[in-house]
This record gives sequence, structure tokens and C-alpha cells, in this order.
Amino acid sequence: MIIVYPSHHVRHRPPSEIFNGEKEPHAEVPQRIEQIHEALRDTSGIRVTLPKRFPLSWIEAVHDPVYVRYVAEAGRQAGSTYTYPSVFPYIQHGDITNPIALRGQYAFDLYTPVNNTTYQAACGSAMAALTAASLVRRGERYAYALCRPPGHHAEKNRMGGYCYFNNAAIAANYLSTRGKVALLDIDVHHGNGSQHIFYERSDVFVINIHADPSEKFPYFSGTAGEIGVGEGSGYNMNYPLFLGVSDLEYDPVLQQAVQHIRRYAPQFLVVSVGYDAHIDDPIGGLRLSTAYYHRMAATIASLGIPTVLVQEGGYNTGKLASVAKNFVRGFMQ
Ligand code: SP5
Ligand code: ZN
Repeated sequence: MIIVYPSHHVRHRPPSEIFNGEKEPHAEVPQRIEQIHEALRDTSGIRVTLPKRFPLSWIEAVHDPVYVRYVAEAGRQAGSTYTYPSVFPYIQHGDITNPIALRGQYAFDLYTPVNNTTYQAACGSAMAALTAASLVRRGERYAYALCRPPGHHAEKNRMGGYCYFNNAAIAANYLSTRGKVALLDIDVHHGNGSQHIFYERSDVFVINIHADPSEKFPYFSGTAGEIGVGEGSGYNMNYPLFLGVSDLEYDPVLQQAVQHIRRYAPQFLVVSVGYDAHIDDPIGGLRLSTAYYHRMAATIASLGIPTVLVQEGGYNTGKLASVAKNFVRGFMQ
């Protein structure tokens, strides 16, 4: 298994997220990827590589170029201080130019601040996903991009949920030039960004298993009724789960999802891998065991489809190393 490690991620470290008017320590910390990286580089059968550079057009194929430029420019303006939205413009009379208004125009929450390290980290993260995708496109059976910042909440023109650029969607779109792609999202949070990006497309089938959005972030997206529109109708599936779901209840849902992917018969699979459905995750709300991550990975790998694994969430820095090791070993066996 080849692991792609985007080293620039460490410079992006937001100190806080704002929840219900209170500043709280930011959950999406550099140690997450550092710990996974350290655990995996010493695992047999694993080789670590750095991201290669790809044209910005692969990011702009998924995100509005104006949004991409905004992330770069807002970061430059911010300097080293992390900036947050205050107002979310809900109607537009002509162009919005005020920087305070723009922060809210291009974001949907107060968890996803921007400073002058953010753009470089977000690009590096996207390049890691593209590097893994290109390896798989050239014949590797699988590759794992240790993306940070994560991506699956980022929509075409909006950041949120700690995500700026949608790494998994960028990889899936890149691969879709060669054939049908399935995007399976097992992060505990609904991948609203990936859903948004592919909602009208049938060449990328998006399937999400997550904590019910009536209970958990992102709150506004991820119900079973969201099935896609137009050409994309029937090519988006959501499996919202009750809080507290354990291995035994999760597994039949994963089996169903895998069946749907098999029937779609994609040429490539992208997996948004979050470890935040683990029982000890501080924000997830589900109860999957460390051992189950091994079985989960083996089940997904049994599809036998060339696969790009893309890191999303997972916030218990004491557990991530062992969970990731289990997942990768389950995938490789
Ligand atoms: C990629 C990813 O997993 N993003 C998840 C973003 C969800 N963040 C929600 C954090 C809310 C936690 N704060 C509430 C705790 C109340 N004290
Ligand atoms: Zn998550």
C-alpha cells in the first residue's frame, strides 16, 4: 500500500472553533495525521511518498475558481491570525466586496477559519488525493492519501466542517475521465460537499453512511430522501444511522452499500475514510470498535475495485494510530 503524506499540513493549526457562541479547542489538529503517519510508516507492506504537483485546474474542476482564489486571497489578507465569518449573506444585490461579508459568503459554519497557512495546506491535501488517484489510475490496486485538512464537507463554493477543498471529490472527478467512479463515505458526518458536487451526475455514484443529521453535524443534509436530481437521480444514497449504533448494527448497512457499489460496477472506488464513527471519538456519536475497522476495510476491499482512500475525520488522537493500522491491514489482506 502506498501512503501519500502532505507534509505542509502541520503549518495549518486553527486554535479554536466557535460553537454556540463559545470558543472551543479546535478538534482538527496536526497530531491526527502525524500519529496516523507514524503508525503506518512502520507497518510492513507500506511505502510513504510525498504529493506530486498537479494543475490547479483539477481543483477548479470541482470548485468555483472564484472560490479557490478567495481562499488564497483571504489567507494572504489575514496574515497569521485565523479569521472567522460573522455574517452569512443570504441574498445578493450585486457583488459583495466587504471582506467580512465574503467570509460568510464562502463558508457555512464557524468551525473552518482561514489564515495564511490554509491555502497551501488545502492545496497540498488536494495534491495528495490527486497523487493517490494518479497511482491508482496507472494500475496500483490502492493508495491512501493522508489528507489534512479534510475535504468532504467542502461544497463547490463553500468551506465548512474543517474542510476547504474537497479532496475525495477532486480525486473522484479526476478518475471519472477514465470511467465510472463510486465514492463511498464512511466518515461519521454526512459528506454534504461530495453530495453537492456530484448531485446532478450519474458518472460518480455517491454513497454515504453517517450519524443522522437530525442529531449531528452538518444538520442540514444527509437524509435518506436525498437521491440526486436530473441526470444524477438515483446516483446519490444516504444511510443515516441512530446515535449509538454498534458494529453489529452498522455491518448490514455497510454490506448493503457495498452491494449497491458492486451493482453499479465502477472502474474506480474512492473512499472518504473517517475514523470518527469509533466508540471513543469525542464528537462522533456512534460506537464502532477498533477491530471492526479491520473488517470494514476487508469488506470494502473485497469489491476488488482499484481504490483511492482519502483521509477525512477522526478526532481521538490517542486511538487514531491503532484504528488506522487496523483499517489498512484489513484493506491489504
Ligand atoms: C471532517 C469532519 O469530520 N468534520 C466534522 C466537523 C464537525 N464539527 C462539529 C464539532 C462540534 C463539536 N462541538 C460541540 C461540543 C459541545 N461542547
Ligand atoms: Zn467527520
